Amino acid sequence: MLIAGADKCHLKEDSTAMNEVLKKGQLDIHTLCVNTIRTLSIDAIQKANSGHPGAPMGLAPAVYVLFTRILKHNPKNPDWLDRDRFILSGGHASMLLYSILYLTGYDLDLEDLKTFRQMDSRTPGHPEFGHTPGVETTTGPLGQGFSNAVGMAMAERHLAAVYNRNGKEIIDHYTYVMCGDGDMMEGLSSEAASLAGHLGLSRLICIYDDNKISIEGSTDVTFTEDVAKRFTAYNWHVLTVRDGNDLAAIDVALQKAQAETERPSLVLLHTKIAYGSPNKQGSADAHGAPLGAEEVCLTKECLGCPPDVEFCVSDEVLAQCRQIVKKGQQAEAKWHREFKAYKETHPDLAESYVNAVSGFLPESWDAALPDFTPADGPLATRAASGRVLNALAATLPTLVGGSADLAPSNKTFIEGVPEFQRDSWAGRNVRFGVREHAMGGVMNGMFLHNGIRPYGGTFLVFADYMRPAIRLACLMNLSVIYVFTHDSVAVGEDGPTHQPIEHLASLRIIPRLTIIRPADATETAEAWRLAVRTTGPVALILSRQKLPILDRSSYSPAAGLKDGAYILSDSDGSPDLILIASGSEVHLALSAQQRLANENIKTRVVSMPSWELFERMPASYRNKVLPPDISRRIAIEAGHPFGWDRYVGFEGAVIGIQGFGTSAPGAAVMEKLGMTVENVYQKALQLMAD
Ligand SMILES: Cc1ncc(C[n+]2csc(CCOP(=O)(O)OP(=O)(O)O)c2C)c(N)n1
Repeated sequence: MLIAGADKCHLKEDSTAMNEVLKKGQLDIHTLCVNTIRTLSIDAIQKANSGHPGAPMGLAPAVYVLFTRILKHNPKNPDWLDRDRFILSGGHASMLLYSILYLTGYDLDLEDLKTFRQMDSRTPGHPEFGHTPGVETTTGPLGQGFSNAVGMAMAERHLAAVYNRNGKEIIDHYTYVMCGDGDMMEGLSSEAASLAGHLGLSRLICIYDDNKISIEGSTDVTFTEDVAKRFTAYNWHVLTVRDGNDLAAIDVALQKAQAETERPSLVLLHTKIAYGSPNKQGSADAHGAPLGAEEVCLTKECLGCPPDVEFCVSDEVLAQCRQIVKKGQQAEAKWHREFKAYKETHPDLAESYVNAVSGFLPESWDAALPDFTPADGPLATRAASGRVLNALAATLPTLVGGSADLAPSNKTFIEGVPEFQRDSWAGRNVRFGVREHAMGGVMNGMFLHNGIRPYGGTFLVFADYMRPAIRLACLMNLSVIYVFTHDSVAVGEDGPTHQPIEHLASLRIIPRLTIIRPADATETAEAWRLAVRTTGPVALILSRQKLPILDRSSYSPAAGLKDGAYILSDSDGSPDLILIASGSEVHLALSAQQRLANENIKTRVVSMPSWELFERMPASYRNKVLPPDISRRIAIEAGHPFGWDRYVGFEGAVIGIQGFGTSAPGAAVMEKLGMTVENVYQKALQLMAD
């Protein structure tokens, strides 16, 4: 009988077919809307012959209720500042999002759905920020969207506390996130949920698609914890909806979640993966593969929809779903009126808010940057960074951040400014806790929310714990600032577990990440100046140990940092040899230069704090700093040498570290691993002799 149903499947496109269904009174309008989300999703996936139909089919009712009854949004202006945010954390269910965005009147049309997953389409495999109107963040790597949502909810609370005045709520919205078992299994969601619960982010509402299926089958084989109890323990308000198709129950649960004022809410929604598919409902088969042409027809029949029509959307369905457009436009217009009144009463605050959300840098924002001189004595670049950050924080109110429990080491605390806590949302010192991965995801969410320039610190060696979030910051080109301190084996006594080796090299291969490893305090000030002005993520790589402050009356100004590499100290006449170094190794190069001068070897020292900035310079500049005809070159960096050969060439040498470090005082470790003036000097003599 099922096969017989499939015989009817001579596919055509006909929007009147759904109208017939309605006229015949076979389905009420809401069910028809929900089923349209389902059929659009399965059709697009079938057409692409690729995608994940199961979750969209199970979650269609929830997303319908959310987008048509709960969410404050204006599909005609997806960037309206006070909109509610919605994140689909399980990005594999992207067709769910594209279907509802189209149906509710965002700037997508049926053609876009028909080109799902195709080259240059606006409906890529997983939702991508900046690519599709209404997509708030890029999701797909499970858990990331959830952590972004926490960051957005934190940003909302912070900006609300800073700018709302006497009932004038210019920032007044919720953050909704949908996630599945996969998100819940990832450690990242635990970190982020723990932080959200601690902070009591009551404007954060998570809908958990509790369908008990992931790729390998039933979650019985791997995921048997009580998620409700887990979230209750995190201080979340947990609600359960036993039937994922019960629109009224979903509506009520979301309203209860909105009414909660102390805790974030988790709506645990019992759904069936691939709901409506007679042969695949409840099965992992429907997770990540098209249903198949026959099953698509059978499913449509089961859902009461015309089985032989593709991408079928009735006018009634569109009219029903697009009622939200007028409501959204009215809500936005009301907000603009309120903002106008707010601007009249609080002109300074209004200006500051507009600057914050537009990323505008106030005049003289960097005027108070400290001017370091050798007289300040040797200073670790992390310490210099702390002073610079504090100076910047005074003129840049958008700088909000902290550290993953290493603030005293990372020097990320802004003095005299309150902490960001549940009773002081206006505070700017965020205590991320020992949650590096969540810190990365939260920073992304904060920046995506708009109005905040987030920074976050940890030891460079633990950048690995947040790498997936760093990658997404790069993919989305988010202007977040990482403060990675303790940047080499010179960390010392904590030993090899805490001594980064491969980290710089591995960060350098992430596209779009700008990495800056300043040589001293003066370069550190320049590094921050550049980071603040940069669009896109920047990682500052800072020393634990003290470093001499270079005397800029003898050496080139630190402003050269902006070019990525610059001639710090040159020889008289054309150099025989170029020493290229970054960070703490620059002063070794300078000392070696002096010793080599005694041997009449003319040496140029190039400070190279940033490969990425240097690569962006024109070839003429690069060739001036590293003239192609000077092949005797040595690069010095207390990390894995991987990649440095591009600057030293086949005839050059790299002084780096290939193995792991060791537990001993920092200076001793540096010496043992060859990070010494003597070694640079000897290598240089060798090179000259070759
Ligand atoms: C970090 C990460 N690991 C693995 C995957 C691959 N993956 C995509 S979906 C999925 C299973 C998700 O299960 P669930 O959230 O229950 O989704 P459903 O089966 O309900 O669609 C996996 C492992 C991923 N996208 N991200």
